[in-house]
Amino acid sequence: MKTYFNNIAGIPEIIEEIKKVTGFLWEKGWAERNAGNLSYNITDIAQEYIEFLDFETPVKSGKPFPNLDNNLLLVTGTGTRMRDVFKNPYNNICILHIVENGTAYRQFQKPESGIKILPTSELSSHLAIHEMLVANNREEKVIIHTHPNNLIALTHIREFCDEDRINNMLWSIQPETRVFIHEGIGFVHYLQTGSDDLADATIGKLKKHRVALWEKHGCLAIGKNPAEAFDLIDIAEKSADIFFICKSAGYKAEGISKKNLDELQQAFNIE
Ligand code: 2HA
Ligand code: ZN
Repeated sequence: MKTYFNNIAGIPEIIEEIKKVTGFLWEKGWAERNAGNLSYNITDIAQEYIEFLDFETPVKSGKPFPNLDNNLLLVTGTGTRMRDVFKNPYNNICILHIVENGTAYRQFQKPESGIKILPTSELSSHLAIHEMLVANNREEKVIIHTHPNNLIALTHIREFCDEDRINNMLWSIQPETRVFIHEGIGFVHYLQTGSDDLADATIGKLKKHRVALWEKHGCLAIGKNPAEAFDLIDIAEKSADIFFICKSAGYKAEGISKKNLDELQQAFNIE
């Protein structure tokens, strides 16, 4: 029995979630040209349908990702614009089935669209992060990479290229950041975009953090769903925004006092 991907129970809702969040990324101004990418591990909801879907011949993935064997991932296409993913998610997203013990992937054929899209240029880092998430039984299924202006601007200031300093500043700007990003963001010093070094450094940070900030480049966050990953970046970006608003007005943000932050920590049971 042939199955159409969109008919799989739960898929239309997932596509809708992706649509909403990619629209936000564009509206926020964090997604110039083809900036950013998104992936979603949909194995839990779609695995039983894999045998009914038509896939192309497998392509080797470079490195092995054994924990991803037989997983199904949605990834944005290379060169695709977030505003286009928002407008037409189905034509801008690749559906990948990881096969051959995690050493290859095969792409779902979408004959009805007639468009061939290749996966994001950051595919190897997305696969490596999903591999780490599955290996550690983590709940996060979604990875979002985007270019939030104020957070990137902070990484052009030497003083803030330091994990403790940038977190203490971001936490001090608004209670939400302290409460919802209680573990802080992971700071990754400048590394070449798309490189294995950047992927490895990011994975190192994601063991303890859900947001990684890449110096002079952008942000990457993980979440149980697209909204959760988006919210984390949005909260951190808001702190950075307020910091710069004070600065532009000629003031230095006073920040919430250490005493008030300690009280917040106790009230919300933050470790
Ligand atoms: O996907 O943002 O870092 C385009 C990028 C690469
Ligand atoms: Zn980027």
